[in-house]
Amino acid sequence: MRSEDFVSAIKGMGIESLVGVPDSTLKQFCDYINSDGKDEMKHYVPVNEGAAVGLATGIYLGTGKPAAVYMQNSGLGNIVNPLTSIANTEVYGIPMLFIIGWRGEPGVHDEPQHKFMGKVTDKLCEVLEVPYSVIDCNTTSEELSSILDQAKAVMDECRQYAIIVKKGTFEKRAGGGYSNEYTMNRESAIATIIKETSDNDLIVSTTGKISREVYEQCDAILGNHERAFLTVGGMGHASMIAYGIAVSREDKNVICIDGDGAELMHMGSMAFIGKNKPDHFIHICLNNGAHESVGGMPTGTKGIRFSPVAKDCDYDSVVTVMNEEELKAAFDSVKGVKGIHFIEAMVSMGSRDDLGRPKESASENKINFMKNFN
Ligand SMILES: Cc1ncc(C[n+]2csc(CCOP(=O)(O)OP(=O)(O)O)c2C)c(N)n1
Repeated sequence: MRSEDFVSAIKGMGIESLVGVPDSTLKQFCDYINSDGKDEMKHYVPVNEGAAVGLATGIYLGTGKPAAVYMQNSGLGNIVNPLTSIANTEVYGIPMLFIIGWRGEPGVHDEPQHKFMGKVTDKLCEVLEVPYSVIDCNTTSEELSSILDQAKAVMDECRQYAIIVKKGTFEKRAGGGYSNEYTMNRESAIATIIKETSDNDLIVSTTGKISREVYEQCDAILGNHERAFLTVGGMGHASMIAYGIAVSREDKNVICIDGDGAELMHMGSMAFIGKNKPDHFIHICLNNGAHESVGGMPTGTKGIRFSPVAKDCDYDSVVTVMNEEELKAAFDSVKGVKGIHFIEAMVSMGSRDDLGRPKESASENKINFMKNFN
């Protein structure tokens, strides 16, 4: 299916706004609406999928027209509250069209963090009373138009309808690539940090390629990855996991390696961490202005810098670095120093084509990580 045909079909239903968080299954569609299709509809990228439902609600209140909300199925977890407590017909009854990328579809190989959500995606829609249809690369324009007729009938009753999109549905297309002006490679920034760590340092890394790079660099530099806990799912929660370890084990230095998209997703955690300080906590944000891991779409901000936020959240020290030398110096100056420290590292886009994935299961990663405390 061509992304332009899909967008024009949903425009035909009277939808004028697209709101969502990028996903790799929807990469071609996201690339289209960020490039050639950017004037087709109003387009917003809020910080998380729950916020997207809030925004879609406001758009409906302001225009009387439903918005389309796109997301990876993991984002269903974030929409449950605004969907059930605002949009549901037993509350305000706010129509919207969900476009959900189906990671972890049963029978299709995928990463551990997608397996359970993949298995329950359709069931969750049922429980949430959101009727749905599934589309794939064989869905014809006639079939899509009949799905959208059903969706319109449901939305006319002030309810929500979901289109669940299988992997490979949207045709590949050129264009849409985002770039930034930074020169430090993200994996090389990660290697710089790992080289400076010692036995007492534990790493908690965020969702996406950052964790894959941490895994590979730990193996390459330290010979194992036992000091790293990979937050493979639960995007935006790595800092709270790291914080939980730091307050439980004051004898350890805890280093959280975050991404800007993840940081934005649950940014309130920074305010909490800054006011409830563990002894040894280093929070590093690798800021590329984008959701690089799922295809490089830009975040919805205008180049946010997190250092001033960390400062206002009362972190003990805050610094922004532009290259590996500055990063090494910044890390060395706070390592082992009591307090909470924030390092914002501005990094370029892109990753290695041959970047691997963790070889053991998530629960093995947990067991190995917990051996650090025995
Ligand atoms: C709740 C949720 N929504 C969306 C995703 C899909 N996803 C995985 S990684 C990622 C981008 C992460 O961006 P960032 O933290 O900036 O790191 P980068 O990949 O840019 O280095 C997204 C959107 C997800 N895993 N969970």
